[in-house]
Amino acid sequence: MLEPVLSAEVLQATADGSPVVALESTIFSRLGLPSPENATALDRCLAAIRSNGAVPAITAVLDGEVRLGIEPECHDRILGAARKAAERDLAVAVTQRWEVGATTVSATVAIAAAGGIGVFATGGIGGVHRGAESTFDISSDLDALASHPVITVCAGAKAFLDLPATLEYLETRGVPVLGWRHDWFPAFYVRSSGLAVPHRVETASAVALVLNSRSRPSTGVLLTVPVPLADELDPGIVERAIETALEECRRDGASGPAITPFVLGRIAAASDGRSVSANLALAEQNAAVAAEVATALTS
Ligand code: PSU
Ligand code: MN
Repeated sequence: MLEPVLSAEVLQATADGSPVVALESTIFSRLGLPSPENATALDRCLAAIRSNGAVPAITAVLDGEVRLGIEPECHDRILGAARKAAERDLAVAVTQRWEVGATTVSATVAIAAAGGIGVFATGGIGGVHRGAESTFDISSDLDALASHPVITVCAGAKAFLDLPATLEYLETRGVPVLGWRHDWFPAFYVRSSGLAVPHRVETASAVALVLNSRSRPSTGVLLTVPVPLADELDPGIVERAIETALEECRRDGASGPAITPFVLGRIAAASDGRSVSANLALAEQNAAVAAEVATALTS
């Protein structure tokens, strides 16, 4: 069974029933953001959670252990991680004693649930890739959202995915998708994908109530928060960068887990780095909203 090792602070917080927000580590590793912005992103997310009254719990694999809560002296190991650990990799990472594994959304909801934590903040989730009808590339994030009772706070799915298919898949798997004071499913760098979000919510306590009213013990909730208005990118620039990058992936044979880091790098280049500042702003905002939700869950 998955038995995460809790940091002293997270252990104390869970014992006291204090609010805790889990964070994944892929977004802060070199697979998610360039250096040194990845360190800035981590600092801003940690500060946003603390200033909203919750304790942050970063997940990762370190020295063959699945960790929930990482001490500051180990943050550099997260920032330098170059190997991704999805939920299915966790058992292997422990068995093979991986030195460092950066957890994805799927791994993090599994670890959070195992540690009794009900809220998790990230940037964008994985989902159904464009062309999945022939590649079968559907992120295990979606299965994990349906399999663990955790509220995942995100700015929608990664922009280069097939967003209508991602929403359909979440519907099939019974995951409630909520819009935070917003009517549209966000497209990560852009506030609206043009697809309506199934349900709008106005308060953290309404979000907590949805989790507590679920019909299946295992299902999670997806709370989507649009990128702040001031940081939103031009949808035309994003879409052109995505199309060029996906074409390059096909030509160079990049596939599977390699696609995400590759396309994110190309979007950053095409937007003169504005995609990176948008990513930081949305991740920080998600962390702040997640802390509010964590507080509502524990009160
Ligand atoms: N979205 C981003 N940056 C990322 C990811 C998502 O903007 O780095 C990461 C998350 O950790 C997510 C993972 O869980 O990519 C999904 O990868 P895949 O498509 O290989 O399942
Ligand atoms: Mn995949």
